Formats: sequence, C-alpha cells, structure tokens
Amino acid sequence: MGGIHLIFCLLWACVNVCECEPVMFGEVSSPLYPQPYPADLKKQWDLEVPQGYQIQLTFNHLDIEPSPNCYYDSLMVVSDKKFLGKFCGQNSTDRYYPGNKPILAPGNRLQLVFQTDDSNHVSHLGFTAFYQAVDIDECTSFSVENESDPPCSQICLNTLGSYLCACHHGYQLRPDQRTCILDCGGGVYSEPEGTISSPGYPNTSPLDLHCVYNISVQPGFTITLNFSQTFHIEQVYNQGPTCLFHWLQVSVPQKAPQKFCGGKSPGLLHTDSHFTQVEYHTDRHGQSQGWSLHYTTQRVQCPNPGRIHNGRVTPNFAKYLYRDYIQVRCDQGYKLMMGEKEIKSFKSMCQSDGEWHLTLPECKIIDCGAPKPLQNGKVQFINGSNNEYLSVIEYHCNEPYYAFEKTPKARYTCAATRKWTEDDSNNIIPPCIPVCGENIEPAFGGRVFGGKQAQLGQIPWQLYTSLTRGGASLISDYWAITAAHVVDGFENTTMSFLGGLIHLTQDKPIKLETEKIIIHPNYKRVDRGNPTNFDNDIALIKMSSKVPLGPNIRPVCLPKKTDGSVMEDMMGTISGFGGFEGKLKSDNLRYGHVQEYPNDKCDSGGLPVTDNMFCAGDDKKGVDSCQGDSGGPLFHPMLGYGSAEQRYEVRGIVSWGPTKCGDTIFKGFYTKVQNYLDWIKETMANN
Ligand code: 4AZ
Repeated sequence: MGGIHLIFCLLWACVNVCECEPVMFGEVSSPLYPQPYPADLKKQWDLEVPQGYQIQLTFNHLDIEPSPNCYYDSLMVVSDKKFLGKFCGQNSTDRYYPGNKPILAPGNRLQLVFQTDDSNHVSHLGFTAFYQAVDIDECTSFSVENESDPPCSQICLNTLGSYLCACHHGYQLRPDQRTCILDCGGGVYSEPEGTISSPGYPNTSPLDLHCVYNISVQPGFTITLNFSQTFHIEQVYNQGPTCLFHWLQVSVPQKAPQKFCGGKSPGLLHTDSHFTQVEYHTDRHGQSQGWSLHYTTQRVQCPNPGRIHNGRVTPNFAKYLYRDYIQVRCDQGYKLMMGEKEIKSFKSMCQSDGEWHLTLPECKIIDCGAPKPLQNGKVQFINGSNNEYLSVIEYHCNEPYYAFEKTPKARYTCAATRKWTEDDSNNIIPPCIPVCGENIEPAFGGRVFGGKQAQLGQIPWQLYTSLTRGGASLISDYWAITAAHVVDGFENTTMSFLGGLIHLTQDKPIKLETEKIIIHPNYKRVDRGNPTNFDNDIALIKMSSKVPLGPNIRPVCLPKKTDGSVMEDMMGTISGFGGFEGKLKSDNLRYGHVQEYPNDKCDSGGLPVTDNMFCAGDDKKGVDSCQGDSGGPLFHPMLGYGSAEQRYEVRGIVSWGPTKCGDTIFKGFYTKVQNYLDWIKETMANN
C-alpha cells in the first residue's frame, strides 16, 4: 500500500500512524515476488480504501506452499476482525487456493497476514494481488437479520461512497436527513379569507405531523379564525387534561400562544393581528380526528374621533375603519388651528395600526386685528371683545371740528372674511374732514354800516399776516386762501399768519407757518408792489403743520358751483384788520356788510376788470375793505341752514379798489372764488 508511515515513539509505546489519504486501488505482493519468498517470515499489510467503499481483493497469482489448513505457509485475509479466508496452494485444485473470484470485504479495510515457516524445500513465488475500492450500495446493504433499519424511510438514492434520502410527493425530509414527514402547512395564506384543515380532514389525522400554517394579510386588517364544530385533537390526562402529544397552537405576535386539544371547538377567535400562525402537531401514537377553520379579515377600527367645538367632523360614521378619511370644518367665523399654527384644511386617515394619523385640530374664533386708526377721529367698541368675529366698532370724527362728509358715524363688524366690514358700503373708512363755515356767534347782527368789531370765534377763519399786512381765510385744517398780491414774492419763503384772534396786541393768537405758497398760475405779476392788473388775484397757502382747530380757529366753506353767481343786491360780509375811517390799520378785527354789484355798475378807474372779479360796496355809508384787508374773506351765509346752525362760505377775496377806501361811488373789487373751485381742489389734493 502506498503512503508514508510515521512512527511516533512516546515514552511507553510506539504507534504506527498512516498520515496518508486512503487510495482507491493498489497492488500488494509477497516479499521478493516474483522471486521465491524467504522462509520464516511474518508480514502484515493493512489495506484501506475511503469511507463509504468496500475493499475488494483479486489475486493475480498465488503460489504458496500447500499444506493442510495451510499449516506451513499461509496468507490470511481479515477484515476488521472478521476472518475472510486463509490461502495457500498453487492452483485451483488445491483446497485452500483462492480461485479467480475476488474477495469482497464488508468494510473499507483489509488486513493480509503472510506467514512462512523455516523450511523451504521447494521454492514458491508467493503472491501478487490487486485491491480496489468498490462502492457500497447503502440502499440495499442493510440486513434484516442484523435488525438494521433501511437508511431512508422512503426513497434511497445510492451515490459513490454515500447515499441520499428523498421523500414521496407531499412529504418532507426531516432534519435527520433520513426520515420523511407529511408535508402539511407551508406557504402563506395571504388572501382576505380562506379555509385551512388538518391533513385528511374529516378523516383521522396522520401521525407524526408538524404542520405550520401562516396567515399573513395586509397591515390594516385583522384576522378572525372560526373553527368548525367538528374538532378533535387527542387530549391526555396528566394531573388534569393536557395537550401533551397532539396539539393545535395559535400564535399571534406579542401575545402568548394558545394551545388547543380535546373535543370542543375553540369557535371564534379574534386575533386583532394581521399575522397568525397555526401549528398542528401529532406524534407517532394516539389518534386525532382533526380540525378545520375558516378565516376572515376585517378592517382595523379607529376610535371615534369625537366632536369638535365650533366645527364639524365629516363624514359621521358609526365606526371608522382602516383607510377611512375624516375632515374637519369650522363654523363660520372660526379658523382651523393645529397647535399654534393655522391650517387651511384638515384631513386625517385611519391608519393600519388603528390610530388616526393626525389628532383633531381646534376651531378658534377668528379676529380682524386692531381696527385702523382714523385721523381726526376715534374708534369705539360697541360689541364683542378682542377684535373677534362679530365684534362691532364705530368710528367717530373729533366733533365738532371734524365730521364725515355724509354720515355722523361709521359702523363696522368683524366679518368671517377677517375684515372690518361696513354693512352696506365698500368698507373704506371715510375721512374726517374739518367742519367748515361754523362759528360761535352765528348772527352778525344785521346790517352794520361802516363796520363793527368782531367777537372771538365770530369769524374764526380769519387769518392775518403782519408781513404784508393782509388777511386770509382758513379753508381746511392745512390750507388757507388769500389774494395773490398778498403773498406775491414770498412763494419760496416762509410767512407767518396769525389765527384765532380779534385783537392784534391783546390776544394770544395761534401762529401758523406756511409750508407752501401757491399763486394762481394766471396771476399777472406786473408792477409788483403796485399792481395794475388784479386778474386771478388768488393764492393758496399750505401750513407746515395741522392747524389746531378750536372755537376761535375754524375753516370757512367754499362755495358750490351751483350756488349761483354774485348778483346785484346780495349782501356779503367782509372782515379784516385793515384801515378804516381814515386810520391805516385796525388792531381789532372788524367786519362790515357790503352789497354786490354786476361789474358794469362799478367804476374801475381804468384798470382792467374781468369776470374773475366782482365789485361790492355801499352806496350810502361807504362800507368797504381797505389796505390791510386784502386777501381776507367776503363771506355769505349758506342757504339751507337754520339761524342756530348757520354756516358761511367764502365768495370773495378782498383784492383791490380804484380809489381811496369807503368811496360810495367807487366800490371795492373781490376775486370771484367760485371761478377757482377746480383749481383749489386740485391744488389742495396734489400738494
Ligand atoms: C388794498 O390796498 C385795498 N376798497 C384793498 C381793498 C380796497 C382798496 C385797496 C377796496 O389792499
């Protein structure tokens, strides 16, 4: 035999160890073959082929001294202590001659022991043999006598050096790789409903079963098992009934498994899970009739979302199941709030875990925010609080100096649009405009020839500038109107005007500074300082700050286009600190009533007269305006007011006169304000 033999010698023994791999075949011969073998010999060969094979020995030639029972010389063949034969002789007629038939060892090992005695009268050549590995057919090589079991319980497949077991259809090879078990269960039941029964049901279940049935449906669905009434699984009594050898077990994740046996059907089992495992086990003994179940699936149920204050949850179902949606809508005037955040809409879905994917929002009352402030007015709360929905506010102007143009108050409600809304208008808060033409001494005491001293607050629109010794009339809380020649040359400077006074040295006047002086563009600046053409003698003055309106300083109204033009016999009142009765100026504010004439009734002394002016005066007493009155008003009581609330409008601006003042023949000339209404409005709006 080939290979390397190592001899390990320890203190107490020597062991012959073959480190080599067993070979598949080889040759073995007696010593010196084909020369005669030596006498007095004992030699042993340990032959080996790989595991799973039998070793077969075939003699090519054998020539060993024949003797009865091979007493002198012999070759003994032993396999694992089993004696296979003792051989000698030269041909097949010799009793102990091995013949041509090969010797097959039951295992993969074979020992040859060659022994010779000390006398060699006739020389013999010995033997030469061939050995080889022969595959064992394990599938057929078991023996009934030895009571060894067949290697496979069902199908055996012989392979070179080994074998494989297999199972019939419907059976599975067990982990021992030898035996087969009924192939039950397996696969996954994923349909929404189905039926599962024990193998052979309703016939008796096979023994030695272990069937595993997995039911796995979509998350969001729960499985219900409904066992049929015909149910029997062997039960043993061991200190009470137990499911020891045969049992059915239902397992659900995160729950303790339930084991069933006996004759009573478990009936309906709600697993509350989308996965359930059913295991059926029988051992090799006993009897179980089996079982059957029908499983169904139901959608997971979410808790009722509940009600919401000032809003609605839709749709309203008796129960809410997986994939159902709910929406929340707030009542009018309420908004959807998710914590501190407002949201436009809200939808929540019943999830597969039986929870809503979002918790319900809140419906909070909306608010319109703080109402906008009103210039020259104030806002008052009438109803509600915190600017909330349906709160009511009212705007009022600072009376009596300011008022809305049309209504006494403006009422707004906080609407669902979150805007302060007026019941029936365009929601624009009207401006508070100064009330014009009112005074605290409405009656001017009839006709006063030659003029009279005014009372405080009687002509509250009267302004005065000492710079050019002229007057002006306040027409709003920023603007005054005057004659162009009073402010001519001062357009790019600042002038001071006084208001709220009737005495130049004694009163505490209100001092007004000009911001803009705008002379009518068609005013002809000829002979500045001593003009000879007073056409368009009109100018507007804007004050640098709001005039603090009060009882003694208030604007006069502008006339209307429709008021009709200046006419003969109409009376107007003129006022100013100008000269009178021979004096150059007056420290007191004086007024007088003048009659208006058509221009052709007044002598202009040769200076040009246009339709932009009218003349007025007094035929008998010579009531007139004079130097220092220029720019001041000629005003009329307005039509349509009772005497208690009489208002006044400025019709004329003191402009010029052809001769000395107070002449009964030559009257004074006044700028016709009515001709400039558009220019006044535009200029005030654009500056
Ligand atoms: C002036 O010199 C003046 N009698 C104003 C008005 C009249 C005359 C002169 C009218 O400012």
